[in-house]
Amino acid sequence: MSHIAPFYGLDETPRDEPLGATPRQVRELHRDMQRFLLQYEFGLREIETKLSILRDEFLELHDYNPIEHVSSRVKTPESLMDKVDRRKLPRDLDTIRENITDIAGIRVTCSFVSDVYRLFGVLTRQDDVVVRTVKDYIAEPKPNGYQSLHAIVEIPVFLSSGTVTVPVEVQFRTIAMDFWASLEHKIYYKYDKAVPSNLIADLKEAAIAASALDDRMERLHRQVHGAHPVA
Ligand code: 0O2
Repeated sequence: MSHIAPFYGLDETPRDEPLGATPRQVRELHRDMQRFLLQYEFGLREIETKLSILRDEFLELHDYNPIEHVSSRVKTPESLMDKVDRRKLPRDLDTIRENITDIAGIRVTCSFVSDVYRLFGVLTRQDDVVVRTVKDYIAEPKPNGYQSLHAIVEIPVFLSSGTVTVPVEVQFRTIAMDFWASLEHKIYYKYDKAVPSNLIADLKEAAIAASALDDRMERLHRQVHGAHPVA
C-alpha cells in the first residue's frame, strides 16, 4: 500500500482516529498525490496533441474541421476517492491505477455522427495508442437515451524516470448528444438522482429527437458538400 494512503483516507484507519501526520509527512503525501495525478495530466496532453494535429491536418487537406470542441479534465482527489468508495475498492494507489480508468478524461464534440466514427478510427489506429475498451452508446444508446462513443485508450508517456502507460477515457459525441447529456446531467443532480418519471420519459423523447436531428443535419450536409473525405 502506498504511503499516501493515510492522508487521503486511503487506508483502513477508522475515520475518527487522528491521523497524526507531521507537517513534513503531509507535504510529502501531497507531493505523491500530485505526481500520481500529473501522469494522467501528461496522458491527456498526449491525446490532446494528437487531436489537435488531426484537426489541423483535416483543415489543411480537406478544408474541413471534424472537431467542434474538445474539453478535458483530470479527476480531483475527492472525486477519485468517491469513486473508489462507490466501487468498494481497497484504498491504495496501485489498486486505483489498475481499476479506475477514467482519471484522465477527454470529451470530443463533433458536428456529425460520421465524424465521431472517423475521428475514433484515425486516433485509435495510431501505433502508440492501444484501445482497452470501447462502449458504443450510439449504436446502442443507454436506456435513458444517452448517446456517445466511449473508448479507454492507453498512451505511453515518456518521463525522465522511464515510460509510463496512462489510460485516458475519450468520449466522442455530436453537438446534439452533448446538448442532451449536459441537460440530463443537470436534471439528474437537481433531483439528487431521483428524477420524476415524467421527466425521464421527456428526456428519452428528447434523446430520440436529438438523434433524428443528427441524421437530418448529416443528410443536409452531404447534399451540400458530398460525403466527407476519409482519412
Ligand atoms: P464525469 O464527471 O463526467 O467523469 P464507470 O465510469 O466505469 O464507473 P460506466 O457507466 O461503466 O461507469 O462508464 P461509462 O458508461 O463509460 O460512463 C462514464 C461517463 O460517461 C460518465 O462519467 C459521464 O461522463 C458519461 N455518462 C455515462 N452515462 C451517462 C448518462 O446517462 N448521462 C450523462 N449525462 N452522462 C453519462 P462520470 O464518472 O459519471 O462523470
